[in-house]
Amino acid sequence: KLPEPTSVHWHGVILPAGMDGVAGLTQKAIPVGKTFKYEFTMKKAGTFMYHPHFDEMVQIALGMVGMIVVHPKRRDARRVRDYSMMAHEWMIPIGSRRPDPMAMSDFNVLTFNSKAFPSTEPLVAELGDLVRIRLGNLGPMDHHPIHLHGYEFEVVETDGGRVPKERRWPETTTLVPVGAVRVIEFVADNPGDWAFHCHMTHHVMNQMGHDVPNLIGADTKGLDARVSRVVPGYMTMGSTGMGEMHKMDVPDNSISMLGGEGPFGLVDMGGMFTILKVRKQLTGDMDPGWYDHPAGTVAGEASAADLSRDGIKT
Ligand SMILES: [Cu+2]
Repeated sequence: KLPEPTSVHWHGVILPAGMDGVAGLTQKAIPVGKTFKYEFTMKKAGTFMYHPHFDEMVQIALGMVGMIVVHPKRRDARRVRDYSMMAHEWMIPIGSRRPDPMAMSDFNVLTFNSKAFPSTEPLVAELGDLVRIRLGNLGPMDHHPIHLHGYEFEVVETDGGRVPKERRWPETTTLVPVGAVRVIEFVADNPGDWAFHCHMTHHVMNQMGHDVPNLIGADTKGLDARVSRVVPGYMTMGSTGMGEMHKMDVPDNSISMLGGEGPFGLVDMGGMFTILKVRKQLTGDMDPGWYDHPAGTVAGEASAADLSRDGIKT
């Protein structure tokens, strides 16, 4: 159905050179309307990816990528929550439906498995489960430092194979470069709702223009009324920060720049953000809802007694 030639490269898979899928180098490009056959043996278990190697710039920008998981014949001895997540970035002009493949740096929709928060699926686990998250990045241009709250984890595997135990180290953030797989593992031993997200601040935002003048700290009183005379409905943004921008109206087929509702108000992030939900007991793989915190374990306003005890004057 594609209106131009393509090919499929099997990223990380060791195979005969003629099956490697690089148009012009190892095969003819697959012409429009034709079907090509790839045949090779998956010789080892692991996490791999696939993408075109013809007009990569356009075809990858439009999302022609995926992950391949080869499981070992021997099953895991314990229960494993095994998740696969592909990071991607898109330039989708506000109100439009088609990503712009010309974008090189100004991506405005950042996704896990093609969903931006709050549409991303939560990851669930029961206490004692081994959690395995296979992170792949075949986005066009950006590497993503993926950060997990509440846990330390180890990178146990890349698309090149297993990392030997003695060469792993504890992490809370792992960089997933373009064209790479990082598989992380940890034991779910800390109950709660834990943020799991890219740590690039613009990658946890949804569609916004980035060429906005910096108004933080500026006195913008009266500006709206004056500009409204020439631009009806004008609204000055950002003089105290950007945390309130989720209230802005957005055109059809666009999403709010920020966030979704959480149990304590707005979660003011979007994009590459999801939630790891660890519970003592789950019913199936369903979203268990919000975490029920034990009494006295949630941050709240300090009392006058707390402040005076610590010598803080307000
Ligand atoms: Cu990122």
